[in-house]
Amino acid sequence: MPSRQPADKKTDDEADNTTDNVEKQTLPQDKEKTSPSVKRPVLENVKRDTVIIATIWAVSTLVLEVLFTFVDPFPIKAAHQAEVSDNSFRILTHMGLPVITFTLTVLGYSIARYRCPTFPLEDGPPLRQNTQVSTIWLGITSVLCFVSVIYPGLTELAEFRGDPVSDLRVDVTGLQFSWIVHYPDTDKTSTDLVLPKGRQVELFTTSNDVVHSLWIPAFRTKIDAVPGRTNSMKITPIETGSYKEDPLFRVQCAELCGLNHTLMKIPVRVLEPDEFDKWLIDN
Ligand SMILES: [Cu+2]
Repeated sequence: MPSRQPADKKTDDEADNTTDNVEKQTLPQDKEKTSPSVKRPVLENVKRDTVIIATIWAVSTLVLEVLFTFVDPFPIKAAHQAEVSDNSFRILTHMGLPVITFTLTVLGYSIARYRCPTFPLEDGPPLRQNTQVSTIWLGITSVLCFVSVIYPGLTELAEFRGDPVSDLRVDVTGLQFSWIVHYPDTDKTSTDLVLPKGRQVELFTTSNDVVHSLWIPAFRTKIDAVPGRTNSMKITPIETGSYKEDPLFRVQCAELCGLNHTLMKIPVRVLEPDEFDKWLIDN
């Protein structure tokens, strides 16, 4: 790295001639200490950098926020829980976009404009003087975290859990490498998970051997199936469909459970309520 020449040992002419050189090699706080003769250009640089960064940040944030508002990147939402889950993800992304664009803008601009021409032999000086910037940054991100814990955190979690009383009970048992579905109301056993549209179902899961995890991508719901223990979750399907039409309609194991773990899946079918009632009493 080129050695730094203290500006106060040079004449005014020499200082003027080397100002550009000094600006490229030193940080703003170094230059402010170096000489009053370079203070004005440094402050101008800081103002210019701030305006450029603020402009890039505002434009990129606006574009991404608008894009994410009108483009739906999520797959089919076949249950009320999928709507809640996707909505939470959408809110958190809207809140996080300004933070990530600000971080990337400052990082990208700093790399483009102030990168060291040669490999640096030592770390730059720590930036501890500007307590205002760190206080504002800490304040904004703390408020965002606090807000997100309440909304969508607690509010959407309550929505996700559903009503205390369900319309139907279904037991699903995991075993290497499949699932067995049982409907205790009619003592019916099935190798498909068949559910009625518009009714809240409570799914009880357990395992006959090792730990599995019951995941239904079209519903955005997942719960562990653990030997010797029964877990439960509620699902309210809002769209009819089947695995043949969309592979997201499946019960997939989401916990590595052995050699054929990835093959541990069964189809899901969502039927109209009257169709389901007929299917449930058929043998
Ligand atoms: Cu598995």
